Amino acid sequence: MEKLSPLQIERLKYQPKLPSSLSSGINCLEMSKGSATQSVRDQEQIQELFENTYGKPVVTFKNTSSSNTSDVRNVGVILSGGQAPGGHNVIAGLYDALKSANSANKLYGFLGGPSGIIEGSYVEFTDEFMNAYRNTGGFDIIGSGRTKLETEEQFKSSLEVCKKLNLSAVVIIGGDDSNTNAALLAEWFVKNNTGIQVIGCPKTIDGDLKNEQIEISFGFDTATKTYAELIGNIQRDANSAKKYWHFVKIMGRSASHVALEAALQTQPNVTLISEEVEEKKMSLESIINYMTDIIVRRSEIGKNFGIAIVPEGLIEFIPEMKSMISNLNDVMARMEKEGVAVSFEAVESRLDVSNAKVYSSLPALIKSQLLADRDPHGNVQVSKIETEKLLIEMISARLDELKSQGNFSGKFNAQSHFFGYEGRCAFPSNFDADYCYSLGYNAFALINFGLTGYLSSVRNLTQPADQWIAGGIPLTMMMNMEKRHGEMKPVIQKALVKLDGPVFKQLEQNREEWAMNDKYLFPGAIQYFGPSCVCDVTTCTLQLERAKEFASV
Ligand code: FBP
Repeated sequence: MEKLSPLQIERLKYQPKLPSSLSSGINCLEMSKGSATQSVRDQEQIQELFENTYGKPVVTFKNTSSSNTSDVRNVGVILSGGQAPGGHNVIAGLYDALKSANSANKLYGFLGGPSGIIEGSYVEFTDEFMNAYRNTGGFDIIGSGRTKLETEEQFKSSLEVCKKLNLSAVVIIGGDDSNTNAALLAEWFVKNNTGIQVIGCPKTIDGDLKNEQIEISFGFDTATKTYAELIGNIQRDANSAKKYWHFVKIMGRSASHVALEAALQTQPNVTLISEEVEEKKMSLESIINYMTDIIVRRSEIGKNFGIAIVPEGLIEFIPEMKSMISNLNDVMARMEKEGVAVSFEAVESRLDVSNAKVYSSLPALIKSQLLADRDPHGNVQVSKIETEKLLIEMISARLDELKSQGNFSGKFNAQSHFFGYEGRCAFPSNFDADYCYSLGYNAFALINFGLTGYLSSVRNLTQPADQWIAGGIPLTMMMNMEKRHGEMKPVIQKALVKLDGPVFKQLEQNREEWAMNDKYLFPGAIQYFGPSCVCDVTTCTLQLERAKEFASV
């Protein structure tokens, strides 16, 4: 038998909690429907593109005493995009709901992400297979991938595979891009009278797939707690040795929710928030000046150390960089079509004059990282751009200048870190274990009621799990038109950090104090067993956002 760690053994025994509406069983549910919905923007275009699935109502479940029987249903599940803690529990919830509805039901897992459904690569879940993965991190149960599902050929091959397995539904567990795929597939299946339903589940550590109905995507809770543990440890080290400035880049491709949450949990000296940089139109130079000022002021009181948090997506929010990257994306898409080899010179000669100037001013390392392959959705792979090193290099140069003018006499020794992959496959926290299991269980409830083009929604998350509200939100409700690969496409709108929201305000009100007077917090490792006030608390983000919502009711 495979050797397991003591924690693995104990976590396999954990029984995740369900909202009380779902806990009486999948066949004892009643569904209520709200009124028709609209997309967040570009309503006419989205309605035209999703004529069969647009405008559906938000739905909610409650339990009833009458028990229904359900038809035999086979379901396929896909893990899509970057790993997020809790994915295995979504599948466990889906599996348990499906089997409890009718033991003849079957669950198939498509291997390696969306490509699995196109290529017909799958595995059938059994009790033994499923049980080995309960409450564990990672997506290794069936693997994940970033293939975009969007072409007629891909839809046709997917249909053939679904017919072969006699599937009545497909569940796509993914972020904004993957759920855009889910919406496109749902529409295509209805348009072609296939009778196959598609349901999404909100996954991403980035925390940017959220709105009124989706309070948070799963994985954010565990990943941010993991990063906060590491930052806390580094703060202790910095405060002990008092000789290094630590620059920590934190994952989150676009929005800065992860960096902001990690900062609230640890209270570092400097935290950059990309959305603020964009709103205040801060140039790279002004960011350098802002950080240098804090470093100089701290050194004047004898503190040649500190911690700075840098969000992964920062570079795309600095106005001159944003314009250059957008131009660069178009140029690279054109060069790919024309079969032209990518090089600094070839790119620079095709960029607009001002963008070429910005590009050529960057260190060679960053220039080449900006030319790395785009992901299948056309995004720059910001995790590969070492912004933290760029900042260190530029701040060092600025401090040398100040030194030569007699305006800085301190020391600046910097260490760079990137925390990203470390947090994506951690054992899910109790919150994520329960939330994910509920999302999966609820996804099957949506299937059982015949819905398609919906995202599994579990709300009221700062309350105990039995008070959570289960239901579904139409995917088209979250969509708008955006430019991808040089063309306008329907996509789910990303939720960025709101600068007038309570979470950012918390940072804004405290950051000067945290910059100079070290108020470090040390969250320590995620705890799975012990007092509820340690093990079951969720993130500052969710608590602050929900508290505001309660206050406005
Ligand atoms: P998803 O949006 O698919 O959940 O992925 C998010 C993320 O973890 C980002 O934070 C990061 O930029 C990216 O994935 C890294 O992707 P990859 O795993 O392909 O390197």
